[in-house]
Amino acid sequence: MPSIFVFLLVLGLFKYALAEDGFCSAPSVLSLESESKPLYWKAANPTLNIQDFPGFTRSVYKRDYALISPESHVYSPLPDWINTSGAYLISPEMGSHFVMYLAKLKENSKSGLPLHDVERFIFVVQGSVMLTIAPGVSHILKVDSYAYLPPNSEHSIECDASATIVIFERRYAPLPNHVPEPLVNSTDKQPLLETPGEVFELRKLLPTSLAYDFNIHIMDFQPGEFLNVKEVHYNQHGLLLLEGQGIYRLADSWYPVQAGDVIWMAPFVPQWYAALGKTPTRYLLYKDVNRSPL
Ligand code: UGY
Ligand code: MN
Repeated sequence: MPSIFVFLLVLGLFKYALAEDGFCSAPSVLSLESESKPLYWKAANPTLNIQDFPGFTRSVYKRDYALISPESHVYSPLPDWINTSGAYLISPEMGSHFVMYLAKLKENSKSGLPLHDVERFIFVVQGSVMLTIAPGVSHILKVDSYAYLPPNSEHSIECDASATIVIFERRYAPLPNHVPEPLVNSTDKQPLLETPGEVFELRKLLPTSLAYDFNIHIMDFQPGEFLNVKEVHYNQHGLLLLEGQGIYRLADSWYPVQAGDVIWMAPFVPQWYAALGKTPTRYLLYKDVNRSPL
């Protein structure tokens, strides 16, 4: 009898050891939940957390627009960068003439350069980075700071802790006698601009002069405010929702959106936004400007 007792005890300890360190060390969600919550608790308290829905995403990819919500962002090491992973969210495969990607810089990370003749815009979403634009000329960019790097300009972005930046790149469309300059600044230093017929607040992060073939708009909406114009235009957009939530109309569909979402809008896709909820919306928007569509 005592030997059976010892055997059962050893078996129990063996199972415990396996569960702690071995191949079954990941606790099953089911067993954890059933331990902590009464039977059918979830049915009576349905989750609103999208991560809990197997296979569900708000992302959509259509002919002339895409909504790419965070649960479907896929990161992989960025070519030529050190200790940095990136998620390309908009690229020419969709029909855009630019790329938009999120880069997550880790400890001791460093950027690679854009391709030849490609200009780059960076905007810090989390953490801080050091941008060097010439020997001995460096800037610390914190959240809400940004920089524009003209095509073929040597520069490096370095981080010693962690940072997330959103990056736009496009092959520069030159115009005779116009040369874009490098630029470092922050959103809060940009003046509010007139928006005739609209209620949202608008800041432009780049100069409006002809040297620049795109601009980045920062648009602020109070809850309940919406675009007056149901826009249809030749320009392309890459959008990152920085704060808040609302409904985005894209072509014939209306999508609930929130901070972290990215939207690709092809030329001429009908677009409209209404800010909802209790907090204001801020979004950042790429828009090609100053060049003839021909
Ligand atoms: O300037 C714009 O085209 C901007 N108002 N579009 C947008 O917010 N979807
Ligand atoms: Mn627009």
